[in-house]
Amino acid sequence: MLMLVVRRAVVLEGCSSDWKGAMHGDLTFQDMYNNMELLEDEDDDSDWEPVAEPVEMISWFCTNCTMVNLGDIAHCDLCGEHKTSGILKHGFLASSKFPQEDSHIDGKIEANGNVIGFQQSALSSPTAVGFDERMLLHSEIEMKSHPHPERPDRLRAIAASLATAGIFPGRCQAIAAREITREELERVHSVEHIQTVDFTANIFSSYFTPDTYANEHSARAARLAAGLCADLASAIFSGRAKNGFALVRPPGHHAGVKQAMGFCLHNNAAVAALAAQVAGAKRVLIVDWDVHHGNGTQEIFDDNKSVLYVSLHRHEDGKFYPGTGAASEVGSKGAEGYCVNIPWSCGGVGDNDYILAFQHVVLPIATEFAPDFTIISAGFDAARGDPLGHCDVTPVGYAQMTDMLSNISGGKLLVILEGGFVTLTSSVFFQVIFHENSLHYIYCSYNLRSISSSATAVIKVLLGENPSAEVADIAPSRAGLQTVMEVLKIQKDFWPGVGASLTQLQSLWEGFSYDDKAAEKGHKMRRRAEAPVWWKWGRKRLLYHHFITRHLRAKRKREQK
Ligand code: X5A
Ligand code: ZN
Repeated sequence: MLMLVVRRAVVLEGCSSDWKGAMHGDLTFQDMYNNMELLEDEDDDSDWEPVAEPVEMISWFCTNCTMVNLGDIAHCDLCGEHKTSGILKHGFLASSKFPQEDSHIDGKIEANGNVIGFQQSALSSPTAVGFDERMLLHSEIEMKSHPHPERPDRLRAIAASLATAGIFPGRCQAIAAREITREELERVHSVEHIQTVDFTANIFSSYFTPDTYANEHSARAARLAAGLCADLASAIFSGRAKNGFALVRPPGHHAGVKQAMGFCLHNNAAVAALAAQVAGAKRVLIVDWDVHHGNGTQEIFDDNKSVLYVSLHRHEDGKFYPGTGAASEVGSKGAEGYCVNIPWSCGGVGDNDYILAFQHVVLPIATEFAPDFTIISAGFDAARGDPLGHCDVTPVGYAQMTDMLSNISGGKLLVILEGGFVTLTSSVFFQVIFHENSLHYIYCSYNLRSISSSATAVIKVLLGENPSAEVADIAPSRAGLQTVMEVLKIQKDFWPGVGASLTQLQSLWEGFSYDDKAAEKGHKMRRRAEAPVWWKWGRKRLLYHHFITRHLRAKRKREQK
């Protein structure tokens, strides 16, 4: 029997670079206890409050996300996975190729990702999903102090979450995977770039940049990712599928004409845009909501009027990776206005800022452009809880943005996964358990919830479900509103239609109700991230210790009576 003292899992905040040695603890427990007053600060710890009375409970680990759950509930509190889930034994999550026993998943997935068994019913589904197990083989060989954020678990987590929800396999059609051809790649990348990527297949471990790795399987993974995106684009454009989601890695939007960078090898969105055009599309809209600017996609289409690139990203006057994407970058050589950058000036921006930008910039310009095909470069690193992005977009926000784009270009919409990571700092969490008079910190290795719940919310909209909340009377942050107005001032020269939006926002400027909590939170999160991690942990541990010893004392007293 276990006694659970603290209800919530602890999410460790901070930059991954601060991580090294963090848990070795420069302070002893006794040191921290002796200095309790010094360690307490104004941080809001209300959500860490232990339950008033310790409860006797049996806990269980979730097979999907590793969260510790309390005995009574059947589904994981975090990810919804069933307590007795056999999910890891099935399909692409299995170590062996095929499901052995019966399961709630009716189909089988071959090693190459082809789906057999439920194809009949799945083929009638309007939403197509592109996935292949071989993309999981792309991984960093070198063991660092923390796992690379762009790691195979990302796809596993999303796939597990979709399978659990009965969405895929189940309600979507799987499209067969194929590697992109050299000819198709050459429409986007230089021959030299393609050869460089291909060459990594001969090398056990290699690097394009210090953070962009390859192993022997990476070139194939990148070709499969691009191939899946190309085929999804032509299937959707030609009406064989209504819309689609490319569950692919490595990501693509930082990959330019001749360079791999930012974890990206081939530019999947660019390949898809050109595939849609080969299938007959005249004008393609790419909306990039990854928290980073898609410098590669911008470069590839910079002088191209048939592809409108719109990106929302953290910019901070070029201080945020990769540094490009200022509002003044609008396209070149006659294609001015066909690149629209919405550069946030700080972290902490959330649903309301994104929706404001969609209502006043993305949708009016997209409507004027009148695309016949739409691609979302969908990174989920602006999600609440993402340790690289430090922004605040929720799954509901992602669902709403998807919904707002779902009627442009007659519903022909392809969503392509870009970033959205779980670094060790966010993915390590501890569960504190009080058992037989002693404290147990249970170390949970990862928790991939933010990327998978966001992706699941997006696919549900593709399947025709309504995003849960209404978009009305939104209160953006002051910084968000400022950015949107700055963009409108620049883009109104190219898109006369947005002039009205600018006048409207300017007149609202005075009476606007801001949500400055968002911006403050962004700063706070950054401040915290800069503090040594052990400091925070020291305090948390101390807090637990404090409550537990108090509880023990009370218990002893009761027993003595
Ligand atoms: C695809 C993506 C981020 C690269 C960050 C490099 N890449 N520090 O989100
Ligand atoms: Zn990103």
